[in-house]
Amino acid sequence: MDRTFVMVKPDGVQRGLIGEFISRFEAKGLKLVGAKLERLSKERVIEQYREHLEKPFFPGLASYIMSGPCFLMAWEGKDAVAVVRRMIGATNPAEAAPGSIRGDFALDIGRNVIHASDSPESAARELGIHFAPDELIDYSRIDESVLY
Ligand code: RTP
Ligand code: MG
Repeated sequence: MDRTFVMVKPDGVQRGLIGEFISRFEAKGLKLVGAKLERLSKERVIEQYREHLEKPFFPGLASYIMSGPCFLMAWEGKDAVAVVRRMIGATNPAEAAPGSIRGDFALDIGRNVIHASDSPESAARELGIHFAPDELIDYSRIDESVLY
């Protein structure tokens, strides 16, 4: 089973959207295996977004992510990484499909409400940055044994 790292960004937290986003992933059939509300340090933002360190938008991105607490989650399920990326939609919310989280709840690329890992390798790396192993919990969902 894939695990992926998902983070409600400060604008999503401040707009009271944590529950809405969790509901969508739960309804899809994904399993929440870790969660916490946290202010990210500069060091953690640099680690999370190290691929963008030299980009012109990095300073603005870093101050955005540090502008308030983030809600950090680990979600598990079949193809969880790709499924969650599709559910959050395109990076630029103006182009994100209606029905996706960014398509439904955001308009500006600099305030796109949510992050999700873009590959299984990124997911493993990002989960390692933000969660200790004992913060990720093993259990079964009631619908988990229904496999096709
Ligand atoms: P994320 O990592 O946050 O899930 O977003 P993503 O994969 O869809 O997009 P990515 O290319 O990794 O960009 C990371 C975040 O940086 C901000 N950004 N701003 N002003 C700009 O041109 C620009 N480009 C990217 C966005 O907040 C984006 O989510
Ligand atoms: Mg990214």
